[in-house]
Amino acid sequence: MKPAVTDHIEIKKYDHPTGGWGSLRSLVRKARGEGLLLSGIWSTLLKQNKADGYMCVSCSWAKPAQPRPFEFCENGAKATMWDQTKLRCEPSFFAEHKVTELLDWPDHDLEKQGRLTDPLRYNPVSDRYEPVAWDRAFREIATELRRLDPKSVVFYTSGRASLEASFMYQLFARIYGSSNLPDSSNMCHESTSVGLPESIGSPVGTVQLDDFAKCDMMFFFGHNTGVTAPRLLHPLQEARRRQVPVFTFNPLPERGLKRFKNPQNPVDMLSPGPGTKMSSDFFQIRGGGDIAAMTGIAKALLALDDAARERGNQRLLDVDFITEHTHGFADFEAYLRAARWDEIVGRSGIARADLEHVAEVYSLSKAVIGNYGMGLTQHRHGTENVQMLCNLLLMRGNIGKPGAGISPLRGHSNVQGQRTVGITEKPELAPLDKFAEFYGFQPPRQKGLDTVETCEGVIGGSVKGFIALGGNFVRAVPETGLIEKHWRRLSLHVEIATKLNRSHLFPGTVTYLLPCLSRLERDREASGDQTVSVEDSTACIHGSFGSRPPASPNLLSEPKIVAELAMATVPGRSSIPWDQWVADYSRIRDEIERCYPQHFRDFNKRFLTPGGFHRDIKASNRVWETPNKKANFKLPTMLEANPDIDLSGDRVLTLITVRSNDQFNTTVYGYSDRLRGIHGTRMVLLMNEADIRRFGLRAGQDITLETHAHDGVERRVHGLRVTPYSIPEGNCAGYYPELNPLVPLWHRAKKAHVPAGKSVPVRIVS
Ligand SMILES: Nc1nc2c(c(=O)[nH]1)N[C@H]1C(S)=C(S)[C@@H](COP(=O)(O)OP(=O)(O)OC[C@H]3O[C@@H](n4cnc5c(=O)[nH]c(N)nc54)[C@H](O)[C@@H]3O)O[C@H]1N2
Ligand SMILES: Nc1nc2c(c(=O)[nH]1)N[C@H]1C(S)=C(S)[C@@H](COP(=O)(O)OP(=O)(O)OC[C@H]3O[C@@H](n4cnc5c(=O)[nH]c(N)nc54)[C@H](O)[C@@H]3O)O[C@H]1N2
Ligand SMILES: [Mo]
Repeated sequence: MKPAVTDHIEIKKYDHPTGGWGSLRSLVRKARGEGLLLSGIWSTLLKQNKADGYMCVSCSWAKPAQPRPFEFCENGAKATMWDQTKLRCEPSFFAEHKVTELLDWPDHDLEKQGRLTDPLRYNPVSDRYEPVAWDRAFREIATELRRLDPKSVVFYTSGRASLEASFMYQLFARIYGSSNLPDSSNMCHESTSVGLPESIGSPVGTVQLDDFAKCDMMFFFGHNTGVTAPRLLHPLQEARRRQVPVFTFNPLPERGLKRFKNPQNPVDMLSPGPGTKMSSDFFQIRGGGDIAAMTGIAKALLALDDAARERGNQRLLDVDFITEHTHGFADFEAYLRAARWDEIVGRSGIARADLEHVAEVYSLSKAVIGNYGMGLTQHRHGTENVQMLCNLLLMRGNIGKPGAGISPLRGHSNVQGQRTVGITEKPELAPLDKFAEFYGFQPPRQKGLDTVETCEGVIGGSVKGFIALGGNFVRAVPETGLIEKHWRRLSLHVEIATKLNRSHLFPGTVTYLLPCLSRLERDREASGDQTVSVEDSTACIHGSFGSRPPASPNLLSEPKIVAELAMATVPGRSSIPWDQWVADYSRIRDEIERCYPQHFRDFNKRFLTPGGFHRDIKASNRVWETPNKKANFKLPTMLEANPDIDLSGDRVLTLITVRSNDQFNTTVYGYSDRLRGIHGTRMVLLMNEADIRRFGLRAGQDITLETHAHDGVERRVHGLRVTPYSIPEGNCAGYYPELNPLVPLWHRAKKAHVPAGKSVPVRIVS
């Protein structure tokens, strides 16, 4: 593949706030690039995240009940424009380009061809995708599926598909006989989904949007808010105006968490000042140093509590809460007392006085929110990271009261909701008895494959069929080299997608590319125009109307494609009237309500409520659905989130893979990471100047990076530009997915199996 580089490279420091005029200029450029400058896209954007409009296809941040006139951000608008581009990737494109030729194209150029318009079948003789009729596609896929052992077939979902499509998809997989239902969540917040249930008995966060207006302190660990959930900057800005302290921990000084100008606020935009300072304190933590930092804060809090007790003052631990609601505090306390400051400071890279300062402010705060992103989850000890943040909040009763709680900032716009309605490889998380009773089939009861197990199965040969409801699996997963090599051995590879991406270029024996409507588009089925629903990061469910004209007359909706596949593959194997469900999606919602009554009461009546309706998250009310019915303090096994990295080797560093301001996951919108001042290339390695000197390198030099693992597999990425940057010594950073070839498959979170993309041991070889 050609490297992700343009002719004009410019790297310079960016001192402006996030948002502001830079943001608006960037949008106008994008609109022009997608042929949308004089189109109806601007009026479409006015409907983004509104109760009578559609839910943004970018991040999953909450949608307020009283939205602003423009309830979208720079990146949400980019996602809409990218989705609604005027460009089309038609059969004529595939007649011109062989698949092998396209393998050489960068990710950006593949998706930039525009929306897929027709179902395509790969022809191995011509090495081209060729148009095919929908019913032939469904028939042949069904024939292949029936030939294969269901346990060898994987049904992947990327977190964008609606609740309706996802609910049907998982039923289809189970009726067929497979519980292999990995999700993009397996690479993302699975550390949360595994960690939080043990700690507080809920797989999702406990805060709602109005808590942000009530909190009096916030933590941000490992999240690049200004890029990946920019609308959260609004409540954050409001909190900062109330003087709420915001403590941010990140190895990179990300702009969004430093300064923000609200492009929606004319006064803000016209004032010459530098924008609101979003973090009261920014701590440049060592990558993987969060358990240490949180241990330090907790230890300092304990010392403050000791002192208060000695003086007969009010306790600084919430002793009543700890006694009534929690288990395991004594062990946790012993762990904190034994923890050594020199190790805490060494591992976190943060001075003791700083951690003590945070503890002091924390001890005086009454309602605290703990926000976090991939900087906590994508580590070997990602689950322990998440649990440590819970511990810190539990010490002062900051879960289950107004203005407080744990706030995992989810990724894809419906990734949380898909898990809610049965997309899971873990059978105990789906109401299988209800599925059996209501729909007259026996769902498989054994555990299915998650994402990394799917990769292992592809490499080992036990996975033979792969169906994707969205996403770019081959590009998003670790171990790119081996995965690409073995992917072609699949018997069946089916992709349901809106745009061409690299995964589509790895055909199996039978390969189909099925184009679907986006949820911004009008979806007309037998009973009329349909509405879908999604769940946001705060467990609120929202309806979403598509009103844009379909990108092509030959597209089907995701629910329709799933239903057709099911009717062709497993006719008569359940009592589900697939065609009636598809004719009227409110029937699917009725079934979701029937299977999940606790969460979806009066689903059809409530799903269009402005601001969404909130699912019943028991931990938000201090009801702990853990085996012991308590919130649990969970002890970390060590202070380091990335054990086993031997940094003593020559030119060895720990690599952090991150997103730019000009991408959505593997979708590369362009080559301008404005907020980090990196333009024209994504092939950079951000390094501390001291490391550059120490290794005898110079800025601008091209180097090759290899994985520092002694497992006999060669993993290399060439042509990375040494780029001095503000990052702790010993760490370096670069972009995902270009650096995924360096992530070993075994380098993943314990239990949760999230690839540890934030702590890859690497060595500079030239
Ligand atoms: N525009 C845009 N929006 C998106 C996405 C996108 O690609 N583009 N992706 C969506 C998806 S699926 C997701 S999951 C989210 C991801 O949203 P984020 O979690 O914000 O995304 P990342 O860029 O992976 O990394 C987050 C931050 O973690 C920091 N970090 C790395 N290692 C550590 C560490 O050890 N400790 C700490 N404290 N910090 C660390 C990095 O410097 C980075 O700033 O965003 C969603 N929204
Ligand atoms: N090294 C490293 N690896 C990572 C990460 C990291 O931080 N570092 N992050 C991980 C994370 S958090 C995630 S979530 C995964 C993301 O993994 P995925 O979710 O698999 O990847 P995406 O890039 O979001 O998928 C983009 C593709 O989805 C398709 N698509 C877009 N819209 C629609 C739609 O409406 N319907 C359908 N059917 N298809 C659509 C388009 O064809 C597009 O090319 O990557 C993970 N991989
Ligand atoms: Mo994600």
